[in-house]
This record gives sequence, C-alpha cells and structure tokens, in this order.
Amino acid sequence: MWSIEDTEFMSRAIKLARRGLYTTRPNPCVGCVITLDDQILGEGFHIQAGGPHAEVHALAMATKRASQAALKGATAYVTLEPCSHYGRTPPCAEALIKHGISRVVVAVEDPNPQVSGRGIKMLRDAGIEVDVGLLSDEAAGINPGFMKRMERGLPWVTVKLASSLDGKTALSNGASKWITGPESRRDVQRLRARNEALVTGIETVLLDDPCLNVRHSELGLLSEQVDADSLHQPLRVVLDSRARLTSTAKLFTVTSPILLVSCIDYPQAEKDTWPQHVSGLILASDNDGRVELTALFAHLGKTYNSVLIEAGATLAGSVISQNHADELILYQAMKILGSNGRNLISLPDYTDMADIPSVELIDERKLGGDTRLTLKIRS
Ligand code: AOF
Ligand code: ZN
Repeated sequence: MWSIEDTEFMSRAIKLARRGLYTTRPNPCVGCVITLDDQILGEGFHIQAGGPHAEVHALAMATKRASQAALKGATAYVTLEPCSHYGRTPPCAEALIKHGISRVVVAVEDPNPQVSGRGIKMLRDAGIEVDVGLLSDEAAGINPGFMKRMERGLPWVTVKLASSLDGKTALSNGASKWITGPESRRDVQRLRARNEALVTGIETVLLDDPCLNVRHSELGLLSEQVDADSLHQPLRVVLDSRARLTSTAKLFTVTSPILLVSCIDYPQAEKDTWPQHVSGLILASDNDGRVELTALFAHLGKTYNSVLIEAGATLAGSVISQNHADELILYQAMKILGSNGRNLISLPDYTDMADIPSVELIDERKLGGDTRLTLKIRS
C-alpha cells in the first residue's frame, strides 16, 4: 500500500513535527509535507498553540511555489489526522479541500474527541483519497502525552532517575554532588523542557532546595529549535502532605507557576506570604498519610499532557509500584558508591518474581561518561 516515496515523505513530516517538541504544548507536535509528482512543494510544522497548524504552513509554502491549480494532483502527508473543528484556528481538513489537494496520507488518527475521525471523513466526503496508518507508531510516539490524555484523561508519566553503577543515589551521609556529569545534567534540562509539569516531594525540596526550572542557556539547543521567549516553563508541583513548606524555599524565587499539594490546609499566615505564582490544592491521603497519587494524576490529567517525576526513592517507588509510571529515564554514572549508599527506588518487598515491575529497554545512549537508559513500563 505504501510506496518508498510515501515512507520518505512521512518520515520527513515526522522529523519536522519534532521541531515543535519544546513549544507546542498543550497541542501535539504535527508535521506536514505537500508533494507533487514526488517533489516537495511545501512543508511545515505546528510551532505554537494558537498559531497556524502544520497543514496551513505547508499550504502557504506550496501556494507560493505553484499556482493553486497545480495543487490539484498534490499529496499531503500529515503526521496527525487533519483537524475538523474550529478551535483557535479553522479546520485544516477544510483548508486541504479548498486548496484542491487530491490525496492525504495520515500517520495516526487524532484522539481528540473534537476530531477523532471527523477530519478523515470530511476529506473523504469531499472526494479526496485518504490513506491512514503510515509510520503510525513513530508519529504517535512524538506525542505520547497528548495521545494518552486524549484517550484516558491521564498524563504521560516519566520518572527521572540518576544513580551510580551500583544503583545508589548518594553516599550514606547524603553526599551526592555530582554523581552524573554535565552532559546528563544538560539532558535533564531538556527533559524538563519537554514536560508540562514536574512533580517532586517535600523531602527533596527541604534537602536540596532546588529551583526546578528550565534554564534556556543550559539547554544547548539552537534558537531555531526554541528561542528563550517561546520556551515554556513546566508547572512545578510539590507533594507536601503535611503542609510543611514555607515560602523561604528557593523554589519561590522563580516566577513560573507552583502547585503545592497537601492533605491538610496550610496555615493562613503562611498562605498570606505566597506570591501570585503559587497555589495550593488539597487532596486525600493514602494509607501512609501521603498524597493519594491516583487523585493527583487525575487532577493533572485535566490540564497537562506530560508529567516528569523528579523525586527521591520513596515517591519514585510509589509512582512505579502503584502503576502510574509509563516510562523511566535513568542516568547512570560509571561510579561505585558502595553498599551503604542511598537506594534509587523504594519498592515493596516482593516475594514473587511475577510481581516485580516489568520494564523494557527502549533506548540506550552515552552522555559524556554516563549512560542514559530509556525504559518503558509494561502494564
Ligand atoms: C492539525 N494540525 O498542526 C495540529 C492539530 O486550539 P487549536 O485550534 O490549535 O486546536 C488544537 C487541536 O487541534 C489539538 O488538540 C489537536 O486535536 C489538533 N492539532 N491538528 O490538523 C496541527 N496541531
Ligand atoms: Zn488543524
């Protein structure tokens, strides 16, 4: 069904879509290539929510290069089903029809209930040949958070971990600076920039006093990939069940939004000191008196496609053992910290191998002297 050219042009559209990785949220990354007689006439990608969709950019380029009449035999390759709704922009399916495109190749259907098949139907009803499913896994893989949230109302959850070769995060006295190298730390900045919310625990905040923001200068990205102005700062979420955090935390000095999640209310006098970018949320506690994670992810899933957990062993372990994690990213340093070092993940004392978390290695990469492992959690 798919020609070599089809695959080549869809690969190009996927590559273009990725260029929106740091800027499109909460919209998905989408790429589009328009060809005529197997020559690229126009291409584009979705840059920013509220701005033109990928198809609009590609059509604009194509119509600059060829007359509208020439688009009659043209093919559009789109990584996500063209939209059919009036959102912040008019429907792309309509634009493709209006421009006289003859064939549309779609990698994956848009699970957004406002679209979900209607874009494809609109095109077919207008007599356009529509082929769906080319490189669908790759295309869906650019937007795991968008796909999951649209389908299940939950965010894609990544747990970030950093350890020594023997799986330790610190010496027994707590010393941990710096186990992983500068390349890994820069990669963590990019990981933060790709996620819409970062979740950490009160223990980590009290111990490390982090800012948990994305520093544009440390991303090591080209300005065409993301300029400082269009870079989103993720929401910073602190799980603080007993409402212990005070506004002296360094976290407060950076003005991107902070959500403090507790199981009891903070004292009013404390809340009065919160700057404008700080808000609170009270959720139920679990049996251990900690914030109930199911309620947390259901809440975050109302707004955020992707959540990065950057926390200590206890919270990381709870997220994994309670089956909330989709992916682990482990930065492993070639250092040996010894058997009294602090453990990476606190998990229940499993007695049956059938009960241990099931992980699958997806990617392995050297970052300076460290190794980065990307692992999917199988449910
Ligand atoms: C497309 N092409 O490039 C993108 C699409 O708020 P709006 O108007 O930008 O609409 C956002 C929705 O449009 C988004 O949730 C998704 O369903 C779809 N995104 N569709 O045809 C694009 N970014
Ligand atoms: Zn659209």
